[in-house]
Amino acid sequence: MASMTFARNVFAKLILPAKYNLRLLDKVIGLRCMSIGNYEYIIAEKKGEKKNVGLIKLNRPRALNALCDGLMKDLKSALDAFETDKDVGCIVLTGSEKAFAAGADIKEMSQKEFSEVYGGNFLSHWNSLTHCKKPVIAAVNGYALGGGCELAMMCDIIYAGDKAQFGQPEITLGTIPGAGGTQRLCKAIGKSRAMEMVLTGDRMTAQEAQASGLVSKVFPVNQLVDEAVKTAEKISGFSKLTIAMCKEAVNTAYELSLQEGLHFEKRIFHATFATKDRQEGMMAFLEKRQPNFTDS
Ligand code: CO8
Repeated sequence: MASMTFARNVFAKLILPAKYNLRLLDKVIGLRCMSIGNYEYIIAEKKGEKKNVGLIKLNRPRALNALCDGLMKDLKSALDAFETDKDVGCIVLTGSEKAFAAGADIKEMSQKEFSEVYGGNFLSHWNSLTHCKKPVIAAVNGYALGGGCELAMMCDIIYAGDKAQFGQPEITLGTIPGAGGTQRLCKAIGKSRAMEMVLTGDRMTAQEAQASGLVSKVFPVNQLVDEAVKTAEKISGFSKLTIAMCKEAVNTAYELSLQEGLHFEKRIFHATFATKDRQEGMMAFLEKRQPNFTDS
């Protein structure tokens, strides 16, 4: 699949002039038959034994997956498709072995002026990932810089390949992080380390990222995506209703005071007693059998 995609991209870059031709080419070689949707900058597939994991691979290799407008639109569209797919319980977001994403597209941004970015609320739609009710695991190999690091931090779990590098180099470009790099990073690794990264543009290795709590697990580069899919399969095996409640409750820890958060958690906990899956889960335990969740 990867070699086929590579061949398709090389052929398209060298010979084909337009996007619709690229799509025609995909039809001819049948690539789209294996993937979900028709995208230019990403590949979206269903993975896992039960095809209950949505895998999105950022696929703009010549620009190290720099996050251009088209890529972000493709990403949103694939997320929406997986969000409404009843079989999918969890999503994995990854890039290539060299780059998860090297940041927002600097070429696209370079000529913009204040009135345009402020007036048009530039890149405000970038946080669509944070509205996804299903858990998203970032599987980060290679560079996760600027908007790439911010995109990973919008996910719910971050796994890293052992050569991954995280950084917020915006200061070297005369700008600052604009999609969570000053906020989520602070919460993830503490003020001193976040401040140091944002003010120096220095990068953090996968091992440092794990030690600081940004990343939960580190794997060899070539095992990373499989490991992320395995975790996603495990999550997808639970009730999708309970998964969504769980994610919502954990995320409120970022938004509310402890007292408000505990109250919210208790209410969601109570709400699980209105579901068939809570009853099924507890009965299955008592009857010493596997639960059969129906997402209801
Ligand atoms: N944007 C556009 N193109 C890029 C980017 C990028 N961020 N990063 C790499 N590329 C392109 C290069 O221009 C090059 O293209 P070409 O071959 O046409 O010249 C190609 O990718 C390969 O890059 P390099 O030759 O530089 O590869 P190296 O292996 O030598 O270096 C690096 C890899 C270290 C990753 C290097 O490319 C680099 O430093 N990239 C820029 C990293 C960066 O500064 N990222 C931050 C961007 S700003 C940002 O993300 C702000 C987000 C704000 C969000 C706001 C939301 C509201």
